[in-house]
Amino acid sequence: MRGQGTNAMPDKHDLDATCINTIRTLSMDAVQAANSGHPGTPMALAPVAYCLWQHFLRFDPQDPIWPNRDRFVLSAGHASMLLYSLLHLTGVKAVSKDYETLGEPSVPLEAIKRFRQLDSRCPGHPEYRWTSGVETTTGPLGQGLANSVGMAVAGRWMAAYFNRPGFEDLFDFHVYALCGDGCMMEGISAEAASLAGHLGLSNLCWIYDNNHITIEGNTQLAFGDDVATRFVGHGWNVTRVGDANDQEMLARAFRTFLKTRDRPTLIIVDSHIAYGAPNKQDTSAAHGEPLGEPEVRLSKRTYGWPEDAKFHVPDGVYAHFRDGIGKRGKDLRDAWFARVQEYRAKYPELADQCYRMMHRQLPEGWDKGLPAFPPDAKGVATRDASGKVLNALAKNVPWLMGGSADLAPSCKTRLTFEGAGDFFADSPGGRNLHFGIREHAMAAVLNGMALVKVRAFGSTFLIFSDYAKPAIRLSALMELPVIYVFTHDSIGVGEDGPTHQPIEQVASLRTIPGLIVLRPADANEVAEAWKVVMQLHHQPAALVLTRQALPVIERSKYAPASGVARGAYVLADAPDGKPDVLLLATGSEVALCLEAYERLKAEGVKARVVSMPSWELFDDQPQEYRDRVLPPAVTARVSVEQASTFGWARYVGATGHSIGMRSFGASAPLKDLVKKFGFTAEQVVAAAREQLGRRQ
Ligand SMILES: Cc1ncc(C[n+]2csc(CCOP(=O)(O)OP(=O)(O)O)c2C)c(N)n1
Ligand SMILES: [Mg+2]
Repeated sequence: MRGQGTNAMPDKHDLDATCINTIRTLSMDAVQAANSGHPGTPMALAPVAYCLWQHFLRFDPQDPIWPNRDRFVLSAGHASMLLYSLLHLTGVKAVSKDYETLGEPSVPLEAIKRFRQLDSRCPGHPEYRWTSGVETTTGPLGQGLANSVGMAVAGRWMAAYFNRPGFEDLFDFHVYALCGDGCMMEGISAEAASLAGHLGLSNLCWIYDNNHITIEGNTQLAFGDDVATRFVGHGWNVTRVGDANDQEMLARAFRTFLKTRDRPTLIIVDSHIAYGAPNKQDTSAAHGEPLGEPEVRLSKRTYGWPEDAKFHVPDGVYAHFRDGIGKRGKDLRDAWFARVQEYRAKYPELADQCYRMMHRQLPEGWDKGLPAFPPDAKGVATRDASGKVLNALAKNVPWLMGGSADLAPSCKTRLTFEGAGDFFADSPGGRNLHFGIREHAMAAVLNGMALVKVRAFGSTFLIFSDYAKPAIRLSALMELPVIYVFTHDSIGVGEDGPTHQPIEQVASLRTIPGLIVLRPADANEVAEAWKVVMQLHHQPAALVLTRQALPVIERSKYAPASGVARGAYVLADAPDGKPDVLLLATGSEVALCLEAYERLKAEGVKARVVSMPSWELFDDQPQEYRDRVLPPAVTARVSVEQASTFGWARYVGATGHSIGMRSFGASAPLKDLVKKFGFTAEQVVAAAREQLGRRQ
């Protein structure tokens, strides 16, 4: 490796410099061709990424999903061309959805030429599951950093669980994340850094591109943090590289990281955005728009590049990457798989678990011993039932782990069985995580854990799902089976008042494409809901649970709870199966509808109660089933849900009636709130009668 000072002209004959300049020019050319994108940061960080990938990253481009690979997270997702250039130049292979390595490249040069175009493997920001080698979807600044903490947590846990004497290196991967000023300013990075420091995640390295530039201009506009001091305060090891072009200093910083055994490492790198562009270097103009043809040419001149060449990869560049990261990665990967053969012979059960986990499969008997709840009028809170079911499942599924943002005692998500343990810096085999009061980082950490294939759950009050929403959205976008347990799900929380009473949260979760929202009606629906959730491979789920007790429905009288799997089912019906009015409800309001149903029945009215725990699952059912549950001819319909009525019209129709919340709640005992806001059997009966009257 050769040092290359900021002002020194790169040596054309130096292969390191040529590789670095190839990354730069591919990035510039792609942005120019797309006429949109972010050229400046890839140009500045090419040497940083080059040093890391070529000399340190334990990553095999031929097998980019090798489980013990180091992870590289580009938290500054706008610099996506940096990553695409690396994926292209190192020859990363595409992987199928079934985890099979395909022969073709993940990012062919054609894809780079079609950067940001429809169906290109090079979308505007890196997208997990779309481009092999992209470890996580980034773009919303700060998310990638928090994901990297989750990956490091998962790595620690896997080492504690799977590694054995003589196999200490089965899982020992490192996680690197590259971020900019934006990531540093976002609150989520502070949450994540604080947690990572507390957990002593020495397998985690963040690289901060300290270029003093964001979109509006110099960071002096809005950012005066002493970042180094801040991270020292978080318990990190902090080191500096004064020149992003200095390969020696970069390598030294990475070696310092590898030697540090008790803390995560932050490497602060001073860089010049659009390095080498004579008129745009160090300006915010280079952040998010093409340099323009003349400036591209001038920059190429600075690099000693042929000015007319576009998407030029000089001779020897591919081979140089192949001889560097390619060879190192392949050797490490092959050695690892050879070790796994030995491991499998000695620890067949653990090896089988590891395989299943990596393929998002469940172990045999994953659902044995799940509790069944006897009918009980006084009832059980669905959060309590969930705690019991979760514990039974976690006993059967060793890699099901998670925790809460300081609300485990309320959300009932603590794993209490023998050996469950706590995940601490000095006990990384524990399965109870303590996220602290950091909902946003919690959700993003869960994403990171899920990316490493741990089955991760997190919990808080439903009202605070808003604090985690950006990361929940990314669980869905990345198709990760993260499990969210949200309790205290309505005005049912009572005395805590409107700040703690969710209104619009259920509706807003339902708008996230791919997220399965489940609001079970009683303890047995909870068990069924968890069964559904555990079998999801590519969808996150949100369980929406009550604080207050709900009657355990008499299933010999009404339909079995197994209907939950279909999203909605007929719980109680007209004697002849031909109802005149439909009562639709979720969660705590189902029992209310049963009460109304019994009253209507006594009065000779033919009603049907449909328990509707999950709109998403129901909408996925065949039309025939949906029509059977909600017969189109029956237009007298009432929905009841202690939440915003937003969206219910699609089930009750334009003429139906929705009983729900149209304002914030109030601080009072629940018995007073249900009266004030109209959640009584009388109101449901009255609405049903009104609907029937309208029909006649
Ligand atoms: C959460 C979030 N807010 C805003 C943006 C829009 N955005 C993209 S890049 C950027 C500036 C980032 O500055 P910095 O991280 O310093 O990147 P640099 O320009 O130095 O590459 C902003 C505001 C975003 N992507 N994510
Ligand atoms: Mg910046």
